[in-house]
Amino acid sequence: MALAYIGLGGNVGDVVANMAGALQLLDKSDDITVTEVSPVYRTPPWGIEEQDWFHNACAALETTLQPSQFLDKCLETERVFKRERDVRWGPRTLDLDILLIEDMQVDEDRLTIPHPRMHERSFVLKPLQDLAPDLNIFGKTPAIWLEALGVSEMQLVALDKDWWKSSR
Ligand code: PH2
Ligand code: MG
Repeated sequence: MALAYIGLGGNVGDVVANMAGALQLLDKSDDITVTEVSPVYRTPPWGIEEQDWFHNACAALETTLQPSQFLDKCLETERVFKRERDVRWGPRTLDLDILLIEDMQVDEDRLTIPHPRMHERSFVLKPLQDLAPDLNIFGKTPAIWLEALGVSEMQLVALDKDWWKSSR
């Protein structure tokens, strides 16, 4: 069993419903258990600024899958929610990003772990901090990276703690 962290996000359609559905689907898989899910945040678009705000969250899961199998599972789950691979950093219905798997280092064409840009993004760091404040991200905690980034206008979305468990 390996402990993994993923980031979820999107800005097209009912993203909260997509994220909830994706987490339920992952959790249903025999080789994945969702152990904890962060609150949801509304976050200003990063990368391309002329697009709608995103919803973002992070989740902790346990998996027996190898990293590349886990990636396949995430891509398959994105497809269920009609994710089309399109403009880099552009609008999307659902994005699943593998952030960390234990202290594994993966450097393949399809997959780099730890996620190489996670420490530059408040929309990843804040929900990750909610789940695991002591996490080691390139030698620092989420709080230290967040402080380095300065204030972000992100907004906490008021939802039930188990927001992802019910179908909406
Ligand atoms: N994802 C992107 C590009 N920009 N901005 C925010 N706020 N949240 C995201 O999840 C996001 C983004 C591409 O994956
Ligand atoms: Mg992404």
